[in-house]
Amino acid sequence: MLLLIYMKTVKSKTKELFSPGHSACAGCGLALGARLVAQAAGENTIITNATGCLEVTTTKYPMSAWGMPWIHSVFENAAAVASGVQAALRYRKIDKKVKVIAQGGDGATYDIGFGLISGMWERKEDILYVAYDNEAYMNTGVQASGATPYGASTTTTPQGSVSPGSELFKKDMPAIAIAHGLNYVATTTVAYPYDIDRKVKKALETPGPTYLQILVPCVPGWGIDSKDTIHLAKLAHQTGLWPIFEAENGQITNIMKFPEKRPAVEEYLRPQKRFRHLFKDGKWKNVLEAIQKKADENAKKFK
Ligand SMILES: Cc1ncc(C[n+]2csc(CCOP(=O)(O)OP(=O)(O)O)c2C)c(N)n1
Ligand SMILES: [Mg+2]
Repeated sequence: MLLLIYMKTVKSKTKELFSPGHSACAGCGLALGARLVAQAAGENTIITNATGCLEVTTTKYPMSAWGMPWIHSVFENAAAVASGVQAALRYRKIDKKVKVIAQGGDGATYDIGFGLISGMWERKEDILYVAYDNEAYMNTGVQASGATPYGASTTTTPQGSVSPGSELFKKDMPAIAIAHGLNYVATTTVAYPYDIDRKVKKALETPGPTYLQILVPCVPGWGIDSKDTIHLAKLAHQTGLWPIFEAENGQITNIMKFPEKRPAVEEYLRPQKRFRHLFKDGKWKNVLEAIQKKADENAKKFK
């Protein structure tokens, strides 16, 4: 409902920059997130996009869902291409008028494109990097990435008799971004459209490199119903598993409050097929407990 009201207000005021003519799944968190980011950024923005579901589903040759300049090169170099675009804008002295966004999935961000993102941050390029985190390499069939959560079954970390799925917790990308000395780092989920709008605008107004990480549930990759995308994106935060915050100049300056009584992680995990094995018998009780412990630690840290 909130999303519908948001889309109506935004749509009536501005041109649609991400058209419905794409081939993402019904209920795709990624498509929704990208649409909200595009609307918030506005048409004077150039986007460079890593390889992944977002690129594949929005630019089926000869069509494009993008109502703004949009460039895809190869998987790992969205940040390097964005740096080139930024240099060209500087050369033409229009870099204050035109914004640059580099964006990609979690695989492109946490792993394969990481070196180039790190370089872009080191050079203090005036570019917003948006990571759409669906917690695995979805476009190629749900392989685990550095963002895959503990206990999730993927095709490269399959749950079996000796393994509970992924045995690693997510890489802490926001902390890595903060460690690069970024002036603005923020997290959010697609459950909060106004939060995305505000954070994109704030990031683009902040000079230098900025980072926004959005949790975007994936219907086939998580094994969920299309109708549950928003509900689960909300629960990810409410349970404590996905803290929503802003960090400016290395300091946490704003935290979205957790509900007084946080739901147990089970409420978030149970509807997802990738965690189904955790509820079959008591075998992985220790995994469930470790995930709950992680949520409790986050809630304490980001209270
Ligand atoms: C260098 C390189 N490695 C691997 C691939 C194959 N590949 C294409 S899309 C993709 C998955 C992308 O995952 P992610 O970045 O998380 O985006 P998602 O599809 O999940 O949105 C992979 C592995 C590639 N095209 N180039
Ligand atoms: Mg992904």
